[in-house]
Amino acid sequence: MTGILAIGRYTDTDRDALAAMGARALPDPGALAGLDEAARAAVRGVAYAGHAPFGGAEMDLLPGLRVIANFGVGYDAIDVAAASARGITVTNTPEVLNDDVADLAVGMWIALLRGFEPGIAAVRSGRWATEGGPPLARKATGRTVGILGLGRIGREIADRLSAFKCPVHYWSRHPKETPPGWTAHPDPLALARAVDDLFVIVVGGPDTEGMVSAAIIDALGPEGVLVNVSRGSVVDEGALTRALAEGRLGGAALDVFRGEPSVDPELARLGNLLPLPHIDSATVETRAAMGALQRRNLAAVLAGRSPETPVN
Ligand code: 8YV
Repeated sequence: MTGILAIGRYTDTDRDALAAMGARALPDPGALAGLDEAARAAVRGVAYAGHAPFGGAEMDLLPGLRVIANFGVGYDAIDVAAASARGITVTNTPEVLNDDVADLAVGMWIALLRGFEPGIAAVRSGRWATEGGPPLARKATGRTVGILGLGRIGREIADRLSAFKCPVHYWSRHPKETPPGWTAHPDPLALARAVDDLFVIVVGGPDTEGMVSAAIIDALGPEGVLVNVSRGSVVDEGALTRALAEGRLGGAALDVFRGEPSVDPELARLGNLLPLPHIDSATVETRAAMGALQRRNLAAVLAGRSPETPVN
């Protein structure tokens, strides 16, 4: 009987590496109830990759569980308080994905402002030859940008935008050391009022639920752009859809959605939306580093050592 469950979707490489540790694969936490009692009692570690809730009820199905090693920096799917109350260590995979997420955020912002999508469509459809190129786009360099959440990834985004000569403004839960000239704001709405474009990179979960409100979206206005690479739950998606449809917000570049992988069709079809399917860390290099860190954390706790990147 295995002491490790690999729950969620993994690449072949990660699945094989977890299997070599003796892990049994399960598609999602819902499948736990299908295991017999002896199999559940034998489980000591869970390698978790997914966004479905993993809470106290799931933990109680695994009475011998000692560690949940999350594949990803964001662990909002896991009820950490419930884990702590049961003596279960939770780990995540910070740092190794910072560059990829920041690259994607800035890449989406440029792609939206410069009209990559209509430009590509004009070439592929042949309309470039028959109708000419798409309408003029907007210049990215020098726009005033706001970072909502100046943590590790937020800082990487801000550093990249500085190289694009963008004045950087930010809001953060904790005071931050920043280069001279960056402007801190007391709250997210004050930040939105001060900038052209807002990059959302706060953690997910109850504390940030709906933080990007209708008022914040309206503050960005018809020339503004919202970029979200954190969690769909942070944005009032209904307000966003209405603002985009009515032209009250210039555009949105979203890698994350509330009901992902399902996306509200009303939102998905809008021409001023640049949507991607949560690929912020989805490169061969970064996913390999995330998988390796996840397995090191798992193995450390199961061997009675401290994990590299604990959450609780
Ligand atoms: C993950 C993410 O790679 O790390 C996170 O928090 O959102 C992604 O980059 C993805 O969720 C893997 O499941």
